[in-house]
Amino acid sequence: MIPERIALIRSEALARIAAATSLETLEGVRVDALGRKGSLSQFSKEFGKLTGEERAAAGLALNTAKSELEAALDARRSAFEAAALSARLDAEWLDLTLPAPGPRPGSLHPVTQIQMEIEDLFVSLGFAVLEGPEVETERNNFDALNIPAHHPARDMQDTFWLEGGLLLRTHTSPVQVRGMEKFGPPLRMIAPGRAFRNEEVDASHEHTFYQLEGMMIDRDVSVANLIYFMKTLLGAIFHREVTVRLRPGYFPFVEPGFELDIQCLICGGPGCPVCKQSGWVELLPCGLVHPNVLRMSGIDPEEWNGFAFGLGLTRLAMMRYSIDDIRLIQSGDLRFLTQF
Ligand code: 2NL
Repeated sequence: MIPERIALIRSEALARIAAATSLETLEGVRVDALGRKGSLSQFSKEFGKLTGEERAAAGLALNTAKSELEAALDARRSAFEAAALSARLDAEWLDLTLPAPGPRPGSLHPVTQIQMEIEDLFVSLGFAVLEGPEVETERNNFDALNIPAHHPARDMQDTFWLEGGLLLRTHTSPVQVRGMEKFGPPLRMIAPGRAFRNEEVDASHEHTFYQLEGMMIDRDVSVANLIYFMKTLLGAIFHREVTVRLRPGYFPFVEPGFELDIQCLICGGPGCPVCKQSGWVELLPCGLVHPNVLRMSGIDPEEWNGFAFGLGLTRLAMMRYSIDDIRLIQSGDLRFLTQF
C-alpha cells in the first residue's frame, strides 16, 4: 500500500535529518527524498493505476510527508546557519577600545635630504649656514653683485618684480651680501634656500628652485683652494672621488669665473647618453669673488679675497634620484613624496 511505503520513507528521512551534522548532509537527505529523482517522486507515476479513493488517500499522504520533510529540513538548516554565525561572531571581532594606529611616519623631501647632507659637510669645514629673505631689494639681488643694468636677469621676463622695486630673489647670493656686510672677513658661509625665476614651466623649467651658494673670504685665497673645497663637496655628494675640470665661464660677480664639470659618473669618460657623449657633466659655476663685489659690501679687496660657488639643489636631487620631471619637486604629491 502506497501510504505505508510513504510513511516508511518519511520516518527514515526524518531520522536522517535529526542525525545530520552539516548543511551538506541535509542537502543529501533533501535530494534523496524530495529531489526530482528522489524516493517520493516515484509515487506520482503509480497514481494512474489507483481508484479515486485510493488516489485521494495516497495524494494526501504524499503531500503531508513532503511538507513535513521540508519543514524539518528548514528548521535544521536554520539551526546550522545560526551556529555558523555565532561561531563567526566568536572568531571575528573588533576591540573598539584598542588605541587607533598612529599617523604614518613622514619622510624628508629629497631636496631637503641633499641640503642637510651638504650643510653637515660645510659645518664640519667651519662654514656658517645663513638664511635670508626671499623678497629682496634690487640692490642686494643685482647691484651689490656687480650685475649691470643691461644684464638679462634684470629683465621683466626673467625676474618676478614686486611693487615698490622689491623682487623675488633670483639666486641666494643676496644672503651672501648680507653675510659679508654683517660679519665681515674672514668669512666662511653657505646660503641654502629657494630662488625664483619668471619661467614658462615645463618638465625641465620651474619658477621656484633650490640652490646652495657658498663663499670663503680670507687672505690669499686661490683657485687651488676653490678646487680643493669643490672636490671635497663633490666627494661627499657622490660618495666617491670625482675628477673635475674647470672651463672659463662669465658671471658678473666673480673674476675669474668658471664652469666646473665632473667626469661622467655613468660612463667614467668614454661617453654615454647622460653626458651626451662628451664624458663630462656640467655641475656648478664658481670663481674668485669679484673685487667690486667685495668693495660694495665694505671689504677691502687689497687685503682680502675669496672664492664663491653656486650649486643647484633641485638639479642635484633630480640627478641622484633619476627624477625626470622638475614639476614633481614642488607638487606636494604624496605618491611622489612617499618614495623618499
Ligand atoms: C648659480 C650661481 C654662482 C656665485 C654663484 C656669488 C655670490 C657672491 C659673490 C660671488 Cl655674494 N659669487 N655666488 C658664484 C659663482 C657662481 O652660481 O646660479 N648657481 C646655480
